[in-house]
Amino acid sequence: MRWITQQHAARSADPSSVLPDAKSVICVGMRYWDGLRPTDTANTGRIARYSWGRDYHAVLGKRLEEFTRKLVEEVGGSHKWYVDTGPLMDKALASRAGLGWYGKNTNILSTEFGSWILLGEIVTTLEIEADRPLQRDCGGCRLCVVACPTGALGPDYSIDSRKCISYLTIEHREPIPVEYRPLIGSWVFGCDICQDVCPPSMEPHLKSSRDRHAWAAEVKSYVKGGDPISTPSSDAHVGSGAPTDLRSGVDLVWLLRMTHEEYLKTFRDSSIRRAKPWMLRRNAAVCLGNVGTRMADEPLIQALEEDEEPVVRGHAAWSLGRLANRKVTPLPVAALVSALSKERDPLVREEIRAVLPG
Ligand code: B12
Ligand code: SF4
Ligand code: SF4
Repeated sequence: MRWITQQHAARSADPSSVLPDAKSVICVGMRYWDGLRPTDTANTGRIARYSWGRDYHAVLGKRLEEFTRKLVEEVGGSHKWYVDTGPLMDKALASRAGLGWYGKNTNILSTEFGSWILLGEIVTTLEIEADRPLQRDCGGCRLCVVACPTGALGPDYSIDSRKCISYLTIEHREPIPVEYRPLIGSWVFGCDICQDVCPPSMEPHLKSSRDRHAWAAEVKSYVKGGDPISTPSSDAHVGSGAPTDLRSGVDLVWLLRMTHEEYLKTFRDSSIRRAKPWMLRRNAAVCLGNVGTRMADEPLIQALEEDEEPVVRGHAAWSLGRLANRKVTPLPVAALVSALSKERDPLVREEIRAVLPG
């Protein structure tokens, strides 16, 4: 991410850069667990759990605003609150404050809720006695490192963001490198795998032996490098249109065809707005290639021929090739040749040529 420069990092490590007389930082974590993920349905894209509800920046921001107002009323001082809204290292601060420990999935894990917490802080001129960091780390566990499909995590508590599905689907504003596209599976916005497999994050939420068995099977499948997303062969549950509950994911065909107005209306209060509409259509194309059923080829051909964004047209071509490789549909050679004859964008032409035989 180009915005994380040396200068930005140096500024982020110095709270007085946001409040000159800063003496303390109050760190908060907001739990966002909202039940187990429902079973995947056909032609549906997964949304990372932190985006199931209203945009956390607004939800936590409102609470911190209220907290700050009460601080002024009751004890005075100057304060500034942040929810990933300014130059601060949320995780470094939270781990020093003892809110949780820095895990190998490179998130902060609280003892009570695991890593399913979102972080915020209040930089204040008040002098407050500091809490101590937790004396805890991940020990010998490395489930997240092994389960990460793209190998983004290192055993040394490091991440290569360029390989992370969360980065590729939310932050990356260019074509997704071809080698990562199949590994994205049905993650159309963000990724939770390194948290879904994490024992301290999941164990508090597994209430029955059925939950525990299902979770163990999911972890095993990820660790083996398998794809736990089963693609139902029937076309049931297609065409549900705009999502009403993001826990159940998003109809990928709807997303691929989404208009700008639908984007604004559907994701009005959602952190999904971090991704531009064309990025979501690009991601939908990739996911349809990975998990789509027979009915995915027609909308992909339409996107190849008509989408206004070259990146989406190019990814649609790749996905048609992927559907054919998965033996879901035959390669629509005539449609690809016709699209190639009309296409002017060199990158899209390259994507089409890459899937055409010979
Ligand atoms: C850039 C970014 C990303 C990048 C990079 C992720 C990463 N792990 O750094 C990408 C796009 C990949 C990403 C993905 C996600 N993100 Co993000 N992201 C950020 C953001 C905006 C900046 C992080 C950053 O790079 N800062 C600059 C570096 C220099 O600082 P740093 O990360 O704090 O790291 C330093 C310190 O933590 C320090 N450190 C402190 N203690 C320790 C201990 C050890 C052992 C080590 C080695 C280091 C260490 O070392 C680091 C280097 O100096 C933060 C918000 C923020 N302002 O902090 C959210 C944030 C980290 N993201 C968050 C979330 C929820 C996610 C996702 C789960 C979303 C999703 N489901 O798709 C994924 C998780 C992927 C993953 N495995 O990390 C939350 C994490 C909450 C938590 N419990 O920790 C944050 C804190 C946002 C928030 N306010 O809640 N994210
Ligand atoms: S969010 Fe997904 S891709 Fe990124 S590090 Fe975690 S498991 Fe890997
Ligand atoms: S899966 Fe294991 S190694 Fe990874 S963050 Fe959780 S406890 Fe740490």
